[in-house]
Amino acid sequence: MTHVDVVLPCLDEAGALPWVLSRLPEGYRAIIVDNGSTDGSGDVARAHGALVVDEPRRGFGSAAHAGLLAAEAPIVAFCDADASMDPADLPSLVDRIAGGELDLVLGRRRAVSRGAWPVHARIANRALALLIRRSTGLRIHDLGPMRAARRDALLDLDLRDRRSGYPLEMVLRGHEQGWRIAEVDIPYSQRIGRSKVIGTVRGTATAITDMSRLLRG
Ligand SMILES: Nc1nc2c(ncn2[C@@H]2O[C@H](COP(=O)(O)OP(=O)(O)O)[C@@H](O)[C@H]2O)c(=O)[nH]1
Ligand SMILES: [Mg+2]
Repeated sequence: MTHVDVVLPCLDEAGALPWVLSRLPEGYRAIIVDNGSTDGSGDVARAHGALVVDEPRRGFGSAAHAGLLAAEAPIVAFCDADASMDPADLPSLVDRIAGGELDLVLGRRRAVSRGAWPVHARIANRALALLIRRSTGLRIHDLGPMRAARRDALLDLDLRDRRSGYPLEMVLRGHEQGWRIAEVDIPYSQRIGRSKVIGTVRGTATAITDMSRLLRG
């Protein structure tokens, strides 16, 4: 029986998917949201038993939200599809939701190697976490993309961002709703394949634009 649906936004991650999909714990179902991949990611995902949702509208938020809408389990988790994070670590987040202790759990990334997290990304993320702390009082260190929450609560947030602001909007709106939000540490490794966000100038610029808009309120 599926207890948890795991949404994995996917843009050309065929090289990473076999490992990622082999790492799901029992009772966790993978929902690969194929965001217009041209490298056969969808077929690889299907061959490894994942449910594949096609979302042609580009953008991280577009993919993440399509996965949330397709999910059916009471708890939904999010994870990147690039093998930088291990789905086997998801229970340490999910169990805090299932136990009723928290409403949103974020995986705080802890780099396991020098190459895992480029220094500019680390600094940008730390600055962002400080801004979030200042505007909300939430004691978080990382806007980590691995997370877990209850499906109905996530849908009630009525998130609107469809690009890089989606993970931030989730935290800000959840906080406004009085959600109990906390982090747990997760290992962060060098991804398989090429980065679409933090490894590119365009991706980084989009992330800064989208997140600044949300933080201005
Ligand atoms: N940037 C971006 N990422 C997407 C999109 N659709 C799916 N993704 C996935 O979102 C995840 C995070 O992207 P990634 O390139 O690893 O970003 P980074 O970790 O910041 O370098 C990966 O699993 C991507 O394949 C999209 O339209 N834009
Ligand atoms: Mg990544």
